[in-house]
Amino acid sequence: MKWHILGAGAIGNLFATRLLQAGQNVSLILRQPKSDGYYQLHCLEGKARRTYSLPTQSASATETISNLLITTKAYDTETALASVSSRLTPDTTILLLQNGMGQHDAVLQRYPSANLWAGVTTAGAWRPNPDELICVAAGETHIGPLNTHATQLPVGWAEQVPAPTYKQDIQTALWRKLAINCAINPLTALHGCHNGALIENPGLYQQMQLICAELDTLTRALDIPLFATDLIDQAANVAQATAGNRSSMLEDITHGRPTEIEFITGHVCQQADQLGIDLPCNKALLSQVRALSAT
Ligand code: KPL
Repeated sequence: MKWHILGAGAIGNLFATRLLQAGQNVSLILRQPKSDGYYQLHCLEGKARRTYSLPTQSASATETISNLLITTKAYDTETALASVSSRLTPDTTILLLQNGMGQHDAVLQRYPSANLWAGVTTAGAWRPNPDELICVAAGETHIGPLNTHATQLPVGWAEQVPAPTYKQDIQTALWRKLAINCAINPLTALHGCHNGALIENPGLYQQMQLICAELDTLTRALDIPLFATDLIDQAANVAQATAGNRSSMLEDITHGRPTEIEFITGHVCQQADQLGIDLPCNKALLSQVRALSAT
């Protein structure tokens, strides 16, 4: 089977290599596909170094898309999908593996007959240059259906190493990742600090506590079971485990790119507004990051 991939950043490239290793054909959809149709990706994971030939094509190619992995930034989802919409079949499988929430509902409304899936991953990878991928954490990936009653992972996913976990209730997994991103990303983006600073600096830790307490209140009202303990404990663990990392939002701000704030803090503030719940700390972060973002 073949997977097309929209979003050729580090995560898109990482899962392209995992799909290839799992025996799938892949093609990365690029704005500027390579003139000879593929590119060499040197992949470093621990001591293992492998080179992959990754096929590329443009959005305007004519090949039908049966399985589509979307790893774009959340705010690019709809435009990216629209660029290939004429190539989808009524029952194309679409898997959204991205940060944030809100884009899933938009895709559900626009492509109701597609087999829609969502996933979250803690895999960590970065690209020092376009033909090199450094995988720093194999991570855990959770995948589940958004609009089907499928009970097995989509084709080519169970065979991956490490294999993702199938989650019938993917919404809870999406909320857990969202809550962690709300706790870490805006603060690191505003203060220009590594994730670890949030637990090392008492003032930042206090702010993270307030953000997390608001999210605990909201998710309780929404009946979403976040974690066994308060969110702050989990957020502090992630900040500790990724202490040397720059969050994706800090990277976006640093490189003058738009941020995913509307799909992270923006989404929780919107949900809270609908319930009449006030989230003053999260709201303040939302306007501060908006003011910084290149949107
Ligand atoms: O997912 C992340 C991100 O940066 O987007 C965290 C978990 C905060 C790690 O940096």
